[in-house]
Amino acid sequence: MDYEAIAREYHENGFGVVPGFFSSEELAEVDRQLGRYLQESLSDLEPGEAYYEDGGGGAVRCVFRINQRSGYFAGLMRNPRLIALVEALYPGAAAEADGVMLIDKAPYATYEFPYHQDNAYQFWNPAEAVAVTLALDEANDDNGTIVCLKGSHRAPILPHQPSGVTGASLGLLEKPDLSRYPEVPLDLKPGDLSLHHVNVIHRTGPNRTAEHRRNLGFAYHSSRARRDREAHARYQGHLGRINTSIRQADQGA
Ligand SMILES: O=C(O)CCC(=O)C(=O)O
Repeated sequence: MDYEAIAREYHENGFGVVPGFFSSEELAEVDRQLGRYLQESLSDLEPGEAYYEDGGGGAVRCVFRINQRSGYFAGLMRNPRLIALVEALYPGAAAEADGVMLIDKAPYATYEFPYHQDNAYQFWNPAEAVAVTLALDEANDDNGTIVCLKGSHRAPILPHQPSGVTGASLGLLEKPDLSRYPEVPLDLKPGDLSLHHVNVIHRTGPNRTAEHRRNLGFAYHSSRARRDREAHARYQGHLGRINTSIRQADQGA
Protein backbone atom coordinates (compact mmCIF):
# COMPACT_ATOMS: atom_id res chain seq x y z
CA MET A 1 0.00 0.00 0.00
CA ASP A 2 1.48 3.35 -1.07
CA TYR A 3 0.99 5.40 2.10
CA GLU A 4 2.89 8.37 0.66
CA ALA A 5 0.49 8.64 -2.29
CA ILE A 6 -2.47 8.35 0.11
CA ALA A 7 -0.98 11.11 2.29
CA ARG A 8 -0.46 13.38 -0.75
CA GLU A 9 -4.09 12.97 -1.83
CA TYR A 10 -5.28 13.54 1.75
CA HIS A 11 -3.33 16.79 2.12
CA GLU A 12 -4.31 17.98 -1.36
CA ASN A 13 -8.06 17.32 -1.05
CA GLY A 14 -8.70 17.00 2.69
CA PHE A 15 -9.85 13.41 2.31
CA GLY A 16 -8.94 10.12 0.65
CA VAL A 17 -10.03 6.52 0.14
CA VAL A 18 -7.97 3.40 0.83
CA PRO A 19 -9.54 0.44 -0.99
CA GLY A 20 -9.48 -3.05 0.53
CA PHE A 21 -7.70 -2.11 3.76
CA PHE A 22 -9.32 -4.97 5.67
CA SER A 23 -9.76 -8.40 4.04
CA SER A 24 -13.19 -10.02 4.01
CA GLU A 25 -12.03 -12.40 6.78
CA GLU A 26 -10.85 -9.49 8.95
CA LEU A 27 -14.06 -7.62 8.30
CA ALA A 28 -16.18 -10.66 9.22
CA GLU A 29 -14.40 -10.75 12.59
CA VAL A 30 -14.99 -7.00 13.14
CA ASP A 31 -18.68 -7.53 12.33
CA ARG A 32 -18.93 -10.51 14.68
CA GLN A 33 -17.31 -8.53 17.51
CA LEU A 34 -19.63 -5.60 16.84
CA GLY A 35 -22.68 -7.87 17.05
CA ARG A 36 -21.38 -9.21 20.35
CA TYR A 37 -20.72 -5.71 21.69
CA LEU A 38 -24.23 -4.54 20.78
CA GLN A 39 -25.82 -7.61 22.32
CA GLU A 40 -23.82 -7.38 25.56
CA SER A 41 -23.40 -3.65 26.11
CA LEU A 42 -26.21 -1.71 24.44
CA SER A 43 -28.56 -1.91 27.41
CA ASP A 44 -25.80 -0.59 29.77
CA LEU A 45 -24.87 2.49 27.74
CA GLU A 46 -25.25 5.93 29.31
CA PRO A 47 -27.17 8.74 27.58
CA GLY A 48 -24.78 10.27 25.07
CA GLU A 49 -23.07 6.97 24.31
CA ALA A 50 -25.85 5.77 21.99
CA TYR A 51 -28.58 7.45 19.93
CA TYR A 52 -31.57 5.66 18.44
CA GLU A 53 -34.02 6.07 15.59
CA ASP A 54 -37.33 7.59 16.72
CA GLY A 55 -35.86 8.95 19.95
CA GLY A 56 -35.50 6.04 22.36
CA GLY A 57 -37.54 3.23 20.85
CA GLY A 58 -36.03 2.48 17.45
CA ALA A 59 -32.94 0.81 16.06
CA VAL A 60 -29.52 2.09 17.05
CA ARG A 61 -28.29 5.05 14.96
CA CYS A 62 -24.90 5.87 16.49
CA VAL A 63 -22.81 4.43 19.31
CA PHE A 64 -19.86 6.47 20.57
CA ARG A 65 -16.71 5.49 22.53
CA ILE A 66 -17.11 1.76 21.78
CA ASN A 67 -13.45 1.30 22.77
CA GLN A 68 -14.26 2.21 26.39
CA ARG A 69 -16.35 -0.92 26.99
CA SER A 70 -14.68 -3.34 24.58
CA GLY A 71 -11.11 -4.63 24.77
CA TYR A 72 -11.45 -5.83 21.19
CA PHE A 73 -12.30 -2.37 19.83
CA ALA A 74 -9.75 -0.67 22.11
CA GLY A 75 -7.20 -2.96 20.42
CA LEU A 76 -8.61 -2.45 16.93
CA MET A 77 -8.20 1.33 17.06
CA ARG A 78 -4.50 0.71 17.84
CA ASN A 79 -4.13 -1.84 15.03
CA PRO A 80 -0.52 -1.36 13.81
CA ARG A 81 -1.62 -0.91 10.17
CA LEU A 82 -4.10 1.81 11.14
CA ILE A 83 -1.46 3.55 13.28
CA ALA A 84 1.10 3.33 10.43
CA LEU A 85 -1.45 4.83 8.02
CA VAL A 86 -2.17 7.79 10.31
CA GLU A 87 1.56 8.27 10.98
CA ALA A 88 2.10 8.45 7.22
CA LEU A 89 -0.36 11.37 7.14
CA TYR A 90 1.54 13.19 9.90
CA PRO A 91 5.20 12.13 9.59
CA GLY A 92 7.50 12.73 12.54
CA ALA A 93 4.73 12.42 15.14
CA ALA A 94 3.05 9.50 16.88
CA ALA A 95 -0.59 8.71 16.07
CA GLU A 96 -2.82 8.85 19.16
CA ALA A 97 -6.14 6.97 18.98
CA ASP A 98 -9.10 8.83 20.53
CA GLY A 99 -12.08 6.55 20.04
CA VAL A 100 -14.30 4.36 17.89
CA MET A 101 -17.92 5.00 16.96
CA LEU A 102 -20.55 3.13 14.99
CA ILE A 103 -22.91 4.82 12.55
CA ASP A 104 -25.80 2.77 11.22
CA LYS A 105 -27.91 4.63 8.67
CA ALA A 106 -31.09 2.55 8.60
CA PRO A 107 -32.93 1.61 5.38
CA TYR A 108 -34.89 4.62 4.04
CA ALA A 109 -33.60 6.89 6.84
CA THR A 110 -34.46 10.43 5.77
CA TYR A 111 -32.28 12.41 8.18
CA GLU A 112 -29.08 14.07 7.02
CA PHE A 113 -25.99 15.03 8.97
CA PRO A 114 -25.60 18.67 7.92
CA TYR A 115 -22.37 20.26 6.69
CA HIS A 116 -19.90 20.44 9.55
CA GLN A 117 -16.20 20.42 10.44
CA ASP A 118 -15.20 17.93 13.13
CA ASN A 119 -12.74 20.41 14.61
CA ALA A 120 -15.67 22.67 15.53
CA TYR A 121 -16.07 20.31 18.51
CA GLN A 122 -12.72 18.49 18.70
CA PHE A 123 -10.59 21.63 19.11
CA TRP A 124 -7.20 20.28 17.88
CA ASN A 125 -4.40 22.77 17.35
CA PRO A 126 -2.51 22.34 15.07
CA ALA A 127 -5.34 20.63 13.21
CA GLU A 128 -3.42 17.38 12.79
CA ALA A 129 -6.30 14.98 13.29
CA VAL A 130 -8.25 12.63 11.06
CA ALA A 131 -11.43 10.55 11.01
CA VAL A 132 -10.76 7.11 9.55
CA THR A 133 -14.00 5.45 8.47
CA LEU A 134 -14.18 1.70 7.93
CA ALA A 135 -17.07 0.67 5.68
CA LEU A 136 -18.90 -2.37 7.05
CA ASP A 137 -21.40 -2.15 4.18
CA GLU A 138 -21.19 -0.60 0.75
CA ALA A 139 -21.50 3.20 0.96
CA ASN A 140 -22.45 5.51 -1.91
CA ASP A 141 -24.54 8.53 -2.75
CA ASP A 142 -27.74 6.43 -2.74
CA ASN A 143 -27.38 5.27 0.85
CA GLY A 144 -26.06 8.48 2.38
CA THR A 145 -22.30 8.10 2.30
CA ILE A 146 -20.00 10.85 3.62
CA VAL A 147 -19.73 13.72 1.12
CA CYS A 148 -16.57 15.85 1.51
CA LEU A 149 -15.95 19.33 0.14
CA LYS A 150 -12.69 19.21 -1.78
CA GLY A 151 -10.06 21.63 -0.45
CA SER A 152 -12.25 22.85 2.41
CA HIS A 153 -9.75 21.63 5.05
CA ARG A 154 -7.85 24.87 4.24
CA ALA A 155 -10.83 26.98 5.34
CA PRO A 156 -10.92 28.27 8.91
CA ILE A 157 -13.39 26.73 11.35
CA LEU A 158 -16.64 28.38 10.30
CA PRO A 159 -19.54 29.32 12.62
CA HIS A 160 -21.63 26.31 13.65
CA GLN A 161 -24.97 25.94 15.41
CA PRO A 162 -26.79 22.99 17.05
CA SER A 163 -27.89 20.73 14.18
CA GLY A 164 -31.16 19.48 15.68
CA VAL A 165 -30.36 16.06 14.19
CA THR A 166 -30.07 13.20 16.67
CA GLY A 167 -26.44 12.00 16.70
CA ALA A 168 -24.99 15.07 14.94
CA SER A 169 -24.38 17.84 17.41
CA LEU A 170 -23.43 20.76 15.14
CA GLY A 171 -23.98 22.01 11.61
CA LEU A 172 -22.63 25.01 9.71
CA LEU A 173 -24.60 28.20 10.19
CA GLU A 174 -24.38 29.01 6.47
CA LYS A 175 -24.26 26.81 3.39
CA PRO A 176 -20.64 26.55 2.19
CA ASP A 177 -19.48 27.81 -1.22
CA LEU A 178 -19.77 24.67 -3.38
CA SER A 179 -18.25 26.39 -6.41
CA ARG A 180 -15.05 26.89 -4.40
CA TYR A 181 -15.22 23.55 -2.58
CA PRO A 182 -16.92 20.95 -4.81
CA GLU A 183 -18.72 18.03 -3.20
CA VAL A 184 -17.21 14.55 -3.56
CA PRO A 185 -19.25 11.55 -2.29
CA LEU A 186 -16.93 8.88 -0.87
CA ASP A 187 -17.83 5.57 -2.52
CA LEU A 188 -16.72 2.64 -0.38
CA LYS A 189 -16.92 -1.13 -0.54
CA PRO A 190 -16.94 -3.18 2.68
CA GLY A 191 -13.37 -3.24 4.03
CA ASP A 192 -12.41 0.10 2.40
CA LEU A 193 -11.36 3.08 4.48
CA SER A 194 -12.02 6.73 3.97
CA LEU A 195 -9.96 9.43 5.66
CA HIS A 196 -11.23 12.92 6.32
CA HIS A 197 -9.26 15.78 7.78
CA VAL A 198 -10.62 17.25 11.04
CA ASN A 199 -11.17 20.63 9.33
CA VAL A 200 -12.77 19.37 6.10
CA ILE A 201 -16.42 20.36 5.58
CA HIS A 202 -18.58 17.26 5.08
CA ARG A 203 -22.15 16.01 5.35
CA THR A 204 -24.15 12.82 4.81
CA GLY A 205 -27.42 12.41 2.92
CA PRO A 206 -30.47 10.18 3.37
CA ASN A 207 -30.43 6.43 2.80
CA ARG A 208 -32.68 5.80 -0.21
CA THR A 209 -32.09 2.02 -0.21
CA ALA A 210 -33.55 -1.00 1.58
CA GLU A 211 -30.17 -1.86 3.16
CA HIS A 212 -28.30 -0.56 6.22
CA ARG A 213 -25.25 1.63 5.68
CA ARG A 214 -22.95 0.95 8.63
CA ASN A 215 -19.46 2.16 9.32
CA LEU A 216 -16.98 2.43 12.16
CA GLY A 217 -15.36 5.83 12.65
CA PHE A 218 -11.91 5.91 14.28
CA ALA A 219 -10.64 9.30 15.51
CA TYR A 220 -6.89 10.01 15.65
CA HIS A 221 -4.68 13.00 16.29
CA SER A 222 -0.94 13.47 15.94
CA SER A 223 1.17 13.83 19.08
CA ARG A 224 1.92 17.41 17.96
CA ALA A 225 -1.77 18.41 18.26
CA ARG A 226 -3.07 19.88 21.51
CA ARG A 227 -6.73 20.08 22.50
CA ASP A 228 -8.18 23.40 23.68
CA ARG A 229 -9.40 21.88 26.95
CA GLU A 230 -11.59 24.81 28.03
CA ALA A 231 -13.43 24.93 24.72
CA HIS A 232 -13.81 21.14 24.80
CA ALA A 233 -15.22 21.21 28.35
CA ARG A 234 -17.73 23.91 27.32
CA TYR A 235 -18.79 21.73 24.37
CA GLN A 236 -19.17 18.66 26.61
CA GLY A 237 -21.46 20.74 28.86
CA HIS A 238 -23.53 21.68 25.82
CA LEU A 239 -23.76 17.99 24.78
CA GLY A 240 -24.82 17.05 28.31
CA ARG A 241 -27.71 19.55 28.09
CA ILE A 242 -28.79 18.10 24.71
CA ASN A 243 -28.73 14.55 26.14
CA THR A 244 -30.79 15.63 29.15
CA SER A 245 -33.44 17.14 26.90
CA ILE A 246 -33.52 14.00 24.68
CA ARG A 247 -33.96 11.86 27.83
CA GLN A 248 -36.73 14.11 29.13
CA ALA A 249 -38.49 14.00 25.73
CA ASP A 250 -38.24 10.16 25.70
CA GLN A 251 -39.76 10.03 29.17
CA GLY A 252 -42.51 12.45 28.18
CA ALA A 253 -41.17 15.07 30.64
O1 LIG B 1 -20.72 8.25 8.79
C1 LIG B 1 -21.58 9.11 8.95
O2 LIG B 1 -22.76 8.94 8.64
C2 LIG B 1 -21.23 10.43 9.58
C3 LIG B 1 -19.77 10.67 9.63
C4 LIG B 1 -19.45 12.06 10.05
O3 LIG B 1 -20.15 13.00 9.81
C5 LIG B 1 -18.20 12.27 10.76
O4 LIG B 1 -17.39 11.32 10.89
O5 LIG B 1 -17.98 13.40 11.21
